[in-house]
Order: sequence, then C-alpha cells, then structure tokens
Amino acid sequence: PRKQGLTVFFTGLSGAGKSTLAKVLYSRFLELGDRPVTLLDGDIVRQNLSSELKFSKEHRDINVRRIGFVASEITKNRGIAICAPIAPYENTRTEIRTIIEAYGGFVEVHVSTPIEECEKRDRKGMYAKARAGLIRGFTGVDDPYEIPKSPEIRIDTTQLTPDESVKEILLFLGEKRYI
Ligand code: GGZ
Repeated sequence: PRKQGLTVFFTGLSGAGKSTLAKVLYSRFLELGDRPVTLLDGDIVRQNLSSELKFSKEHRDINVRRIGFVASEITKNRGIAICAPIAPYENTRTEIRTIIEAYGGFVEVHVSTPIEECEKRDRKGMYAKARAGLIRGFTGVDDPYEIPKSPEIRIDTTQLTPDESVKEILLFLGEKRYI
C-alpha cells in the first residue's frame, strides 16, 4: 500500500538542538528518496511566513498554527514535513496534532536538552542577553515552556551526537511503519 504522509514536529528550548536534528533528519529522508520532504525550520518560517510576528503568546500561537497548517497540507499530499519551532504551549501543539492526524502521521519529538546546557552552548548569545534583561520574554528565562506530557519521542542531546539522536528517531519511525 502507498505510505501515508507524515509530520515530524520538534519542540524544545532555543539551543536545545531542534534545527540540528531537523537538518540531519531531512538529509536522511532525502537519501531514502521515496517521498518529497519539506523542512520548516523555526528561523526560516519566521523570516518567510511570519516576519510580522513577535514573541507574545498570541504571536507564537499564530506562528505555530501557520507551521501546522503547512505541515498538514504536506501530510495530506503524502509528503514528509519536518517542523522545528519552540512551540512552547501544549494546547497549540495538541491543536496541530489533531489537524494533522486526520491526514496522516504526527510524531512529536521533545528535544529535552536542559536549559543549563542550552545556556552553556548559547550559540547566538541570546541567553546572555535575556539574563541581562536586553531581551524580554525569552523562553525558559522569563517566558514559559510547557513540557510535552506524552511526546512520541524525547531526546536530550547532552549525551548524544546528532547522528545518534536521529538514529533513535528513524528507529521509532521504522517500528511504527511510518517509513
Ligand atoms: C524565544 C526567541 C525570542 C524569545 C527571539 N523567545 O535560537 P534561535 O533564536 O534561533 O531560536 C529562537 C527563535 C524562536 O522562534 P520560534 O518561531 O521557534 O518560536 S515560537 O515557536 O515560540 O514561535 C531564538 C529567537 O527566535 N528568539 N526572541 N523572546 N526565542
């Protein structure tokens, strides 16, 4: 039978490793080569689909719903969508899951790297700015991140290489016959 469409939805703090894992997963899917793959990375979406939005709860919800809508269209057409926003709110994630599950697979991957590690990495210096009060409403510092209660997969990148993390995801997807 023809395979159904699929959305892999990464969620987690800034610096947790979402984009890195999403990119590695994207290239693995391309190698499989059987279905079109679309990467909806947080910053790319912000630049192209959500450039007018800031980081209030309302704006984050609009941003995450847009990503969910695009992913649902891709899933409906039997493609693979990989999404990687912070998506800090449980209700919004659940809303998107419900929409996408009507069309195909939805796999939520909580990238659970602790904030201490994200902050130690601080690739873009944003945590330092947030701690200094130069950025307000930064997720995990002075803005909420609601921890996913039952994601399909939880990955802490502190002890794993990106390849190892992605191997875990591919293993799960294989077991569930998504790929
Ligand atoms: C969180 C912020 C903020 C605030 C700017 N809070 O490391 P980054 O830089 O590239 O990832 C963060 C990105 C988060 O955008 P998302 O679209 O993924 O967020 S959401 O799902 O909540 O809509 C960070 C940067 O934008 N950034 N200000 N206040 N992250």
